Amino acid sequence: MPKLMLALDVLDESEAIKISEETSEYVDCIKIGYPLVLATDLGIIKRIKEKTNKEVICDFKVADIPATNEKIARLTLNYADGIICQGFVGLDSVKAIINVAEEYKQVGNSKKVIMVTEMSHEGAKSFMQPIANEIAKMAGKLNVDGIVAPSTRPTRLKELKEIANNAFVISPGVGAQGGDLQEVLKVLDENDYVIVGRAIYLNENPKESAKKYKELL
Ligand code: 3DU
Repeated sequence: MPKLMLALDVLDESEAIKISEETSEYVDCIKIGYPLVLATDLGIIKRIKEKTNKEVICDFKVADIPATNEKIARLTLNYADGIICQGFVGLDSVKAIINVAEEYKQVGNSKKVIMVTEMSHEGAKSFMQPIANEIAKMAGKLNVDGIVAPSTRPTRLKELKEIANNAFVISPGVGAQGGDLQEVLKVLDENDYVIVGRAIYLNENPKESAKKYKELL
């Protein structure tokens, strides 16, 4: 049974807090990205953690040179339990983030580095899909904690999970993007996460929707 990760892409702090509190009974982890952080500030991560007691992963899809990735990781992991980066930028850029996470681990503070392999939208087929297996191989080589792989393409999800076999998978695409949860459940296991955003936070009753997804999982 995979876990449920809420993608909290709302643009208002009080709404974010309300939804995360309402759904926290059913949600295992909260993912926050540019929409909410840019609409508020980086401290929102801490405030949501305090209200919900959940792990918060920052989805910044960091994709820069090593020196810049390092700065972004340092600022983000000061608050978040994990950070999402892009793999296509190459080994050194991802390693820079892993090094920052290692520093935290050395002082007893576990931080997760999660790397995107292939994205879930249609456009990802053009440039990302052809190189995604290589990116997933790099995930194994670098020993990242997790990878992001698409629920919109269960066959690809399976392939990428198998290639990056030490990493857990977090998978977006179920709900608003139309991914087939039953197919996804054939692939993911108890270490993995199904990411659901709009199908929960845009629902007129986010708590009920989160409950429904948790039960389906
Ligand atoms: O489609 P939803 O509303 O359930 O949200 C999916 C979330 O996952 C959203 O935060 C989006 O930015 C993120 N994401 C993808 O949708 C696809 C990816 O390949 C990686 C992250």
